Amino acid sequence: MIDGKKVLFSGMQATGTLTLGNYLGALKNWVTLSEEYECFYSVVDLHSITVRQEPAELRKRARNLLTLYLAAGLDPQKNCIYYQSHVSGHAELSWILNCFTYMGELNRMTQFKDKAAKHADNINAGLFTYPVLMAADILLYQTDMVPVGVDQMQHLEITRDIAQRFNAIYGDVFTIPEAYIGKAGAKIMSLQNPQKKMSKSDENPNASIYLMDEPDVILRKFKRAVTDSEGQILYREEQPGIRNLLDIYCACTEKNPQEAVKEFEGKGYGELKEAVGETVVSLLKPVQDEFARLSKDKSYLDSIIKENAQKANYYATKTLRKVQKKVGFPERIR
Ligand code: ATP
Ligand code: LTN
Repeated sequence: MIDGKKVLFSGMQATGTLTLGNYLGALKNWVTLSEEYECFYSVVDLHSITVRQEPAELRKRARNLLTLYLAAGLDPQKNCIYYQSHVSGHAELSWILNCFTYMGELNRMTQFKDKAAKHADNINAGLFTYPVLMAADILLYQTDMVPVGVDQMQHLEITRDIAQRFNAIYGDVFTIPEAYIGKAGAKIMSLQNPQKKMSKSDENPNASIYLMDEPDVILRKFKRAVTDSEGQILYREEQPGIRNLLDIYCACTEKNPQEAVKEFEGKGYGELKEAVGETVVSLLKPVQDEFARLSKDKSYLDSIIKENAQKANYYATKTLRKVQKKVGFPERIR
């Protein structure tokens, strides 16, 4: 608890341009939750280097991501929006937690298996211990709630296991966090292969809608979206392409699938694609405009970055000192 409010933590990697999946699965919910909770939203750049990055590119993408958090509607006076690398406590706690995590647990992580297969030439130890750093992010702020997409559930579970293990030895040190999965949009699929999740690192640009895509590009990508030959707009597993379009529509409009199916009753796939495209265009337009405006305001952004890093450091240090004491590190002489 901070000032009587429950704590919320989440983060995103600056590994590419954000997709509609990231927006509907995570960022949009962050904004909704930001009034009720004391929120920490981090650009998790320490995580990004588990995959090789070009330094200038990483720096630029990280700044764009932080700007996007603001453009999406997060108020930096009320929410702590900062770079993970500006708070050294993440790496320090991560080391300690590494010593409370088993190889066997990490070996079971599906994201590690996927990424290791994708980057077979660089299966580094950081990629393997990625979930421990994520646990450190969350536990450092005594987080109650973590809004993420479904793909991160396994990481949330290991975070809870690590925290419970630590608490069982040392007493109530960490708050045990809960995951928050939004009702709609928790798993947006690729427009080119509806069996695969939409991902910012997909090589095929037609598979994903990027948050900065121009309206005509968005409409074109939806027009090309892979569907099926059933010819009926129904929300069911056998029609993953159509179901994905309906999921996107529902996540944007906050309608439920039954309402959406009714709305498109008797209509063709072309009409559905166009309607979903238009809905996405108008949802993203204000975010894109605000991003363009904020990007030009260097001194404002810099002041946000500085102030919020200080705030995050304050809370992170509080937990870190407690943990250091519990495990038996010597007290600091002031
Ligand atoms: P990468 O392709 O680099 O692995 P990603 O697109 O999967 O990236 P992450 O940075 O891993 O994105 O995730 C950021 C947030 O977006 C997480 O909360 C994640 O659960 C959510 N998310 C990612 N992809 C989707 C998706 N297709 N549908 C819903 N939520 C998603
Ligand atoms: N692994 C997450 C990003 C992430 C995160 C976190 C999310 C890093 N640390 C802490 C929630 C809480 C991902 O979305 N790929």
